[in-house]
Amino acid sequence: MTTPIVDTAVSRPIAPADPSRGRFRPLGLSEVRLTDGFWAERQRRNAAATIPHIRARLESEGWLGNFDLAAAGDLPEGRRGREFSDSEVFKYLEALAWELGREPDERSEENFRAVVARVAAAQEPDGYVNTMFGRPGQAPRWSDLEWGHELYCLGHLFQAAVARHRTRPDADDGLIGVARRAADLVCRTFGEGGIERVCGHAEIEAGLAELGRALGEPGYIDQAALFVERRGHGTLADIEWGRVYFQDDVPVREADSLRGHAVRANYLAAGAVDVAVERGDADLLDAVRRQTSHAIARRTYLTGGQGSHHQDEAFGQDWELPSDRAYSETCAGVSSMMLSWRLLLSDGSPDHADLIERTLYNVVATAVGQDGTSFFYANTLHQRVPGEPADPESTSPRASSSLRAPWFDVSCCPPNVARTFAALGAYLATADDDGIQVHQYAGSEIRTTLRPGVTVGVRVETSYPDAGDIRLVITESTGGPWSLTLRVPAWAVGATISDADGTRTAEPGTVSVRRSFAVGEEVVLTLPMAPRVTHPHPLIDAVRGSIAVERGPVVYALESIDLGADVDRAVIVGDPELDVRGGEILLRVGVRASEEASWPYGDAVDPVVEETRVRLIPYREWGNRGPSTMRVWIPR
Ligand code: FUB
Ligand code: ZN
Repeated sequence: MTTPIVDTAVSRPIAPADPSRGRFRPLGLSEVRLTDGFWAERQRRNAAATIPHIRARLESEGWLGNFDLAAAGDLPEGRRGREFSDSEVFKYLEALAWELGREPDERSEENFRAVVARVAAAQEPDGYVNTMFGRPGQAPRWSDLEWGHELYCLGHLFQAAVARHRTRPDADDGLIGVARRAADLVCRTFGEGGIERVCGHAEIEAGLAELGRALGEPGYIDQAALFVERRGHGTLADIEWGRVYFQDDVPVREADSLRGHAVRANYLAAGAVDVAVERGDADLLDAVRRQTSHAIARRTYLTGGQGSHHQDEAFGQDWELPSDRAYSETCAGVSSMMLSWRLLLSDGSPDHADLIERTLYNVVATAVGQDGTSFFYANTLHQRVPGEPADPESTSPRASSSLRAPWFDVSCCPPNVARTFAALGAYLATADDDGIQVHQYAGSEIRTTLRPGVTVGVRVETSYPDAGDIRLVITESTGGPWSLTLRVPAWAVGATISDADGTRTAEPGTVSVRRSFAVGEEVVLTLPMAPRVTHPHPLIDAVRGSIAVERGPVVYALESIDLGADVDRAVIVGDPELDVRGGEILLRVGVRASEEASWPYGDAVDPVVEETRVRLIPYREWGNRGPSTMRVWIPR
């Protein structure tokens, strides 16, 4: 059974973020349903394979069992997993809650309740819930804010509770109560006059703010604001990578760029947007916008990936974007989407949706294998050495192989992707009093009430990104004129829009049609989908003189399996030439002879090359055909 598309005249959106003000309001899972095509297929795979796989691994790794040990009073003996393993259980609950909201299912519902019961049994009478700290034989509560992740884990608990509250407000499973008691404890412990410090990993900020919105508890938003304001004042100890690692080097209002650990930076910025929006704090919002724009302009990979340091999983300096050391953690992609979405809701700029699209197709979709049960943790743009297939039963170090792995010692990424896919419908479209705005194109149905008496519905028919036609069929339109606004991506120069008035050019940005639509009326947006050659900014040293190929929002890659040689031998001779044959993109490349040299520097060498036309594949598909080398940027 599928959740019906309901009348939302009075209800709040069933969505991960529901700000009380902003340029647009999100349309949630009861208003937008993915029906077919690329993302619907990914969502089905997520439900059928990824979420059950995560559940099985949480059990076999003992990360769920930690809660049972806690409830039985048996900890710390036998506790398994890293200090933040509780958070993966909470992200799993969040994923399952969204999934149950999208597609109710009795067995999954039982599963959900069973896991909640195990978590609830581990909660202490005063609300504390964490399996790593606080019991005899464990470090005291809140004694290791730099690395302990207690507040980070609670942030994920709160997001799971919000997902459940919004999808099943009548559920009596107890999760909301667990979250409420834990949030009250956080406010008592870290409020004014309490421990005036922050968590080494931001996340509590966005979690508390959303729980406050969902439950109507302004105190939780106030506490989130305290955490945001406290950061940057050096309340955490200095560490080998400096306080910048956890953004405790400069106050949020004063920083110039997202920096330090990429996931931490994005979660913090997302929480800061939530706080700024709820309090009408334009200065804070501007500060986050400034930092985000800077990081996008100078510290983000072509794929939308962020983080170019392996050792501290951090942003590099401006222009420091080496392909072969791209960390581009999957969670950094997810958290960047969360930030972009909040900014989009606040200011309506289509640029945020452009980045979300780029990141979705090229980081989040890349992270999950075709089986739905193997994952990339890091998303390199250049693989020099073919990897080793992971044993399906194994647990891999986080970024060790070029092949996707079923699980990691640090397995933050798989459940992060799962919760994103399960809630994906809530990232497609928004509304205001005047109409709806479609930001991402996917086979879907949208229906909402704009204002009393004005209910509108649209069916989106498309095979995008394979093809560039997006047909929007009006399925409901009562109460007079309204606007249908469509995003035209920045790359889509030459896009057109067609409706009853004819065809006209649609400039990058947004295009709107406003009228009293008739049911059955169609609007067609046509995006140009010819492949294009992309050049890097000249200051990105690592790829200077190289080119990449994109088609629509999709970044392409050269894989050794198609070249029949190691990709490091590929070079573009003369001007890049692309052909499209039978839907495949072919690039003319030269393949260098393998040149032996005892010293690799000296006079310029004219490479001996043999020219060939080679198929490029969507970057997200690489690594699906066994061990290979791969590169996105190809030198000229
Ligand atoms: O520290 C928790 C998570 O583990 C981070 O978000 C990831 O980057 C990984 O280090
Ligand atoms: Zn991760």
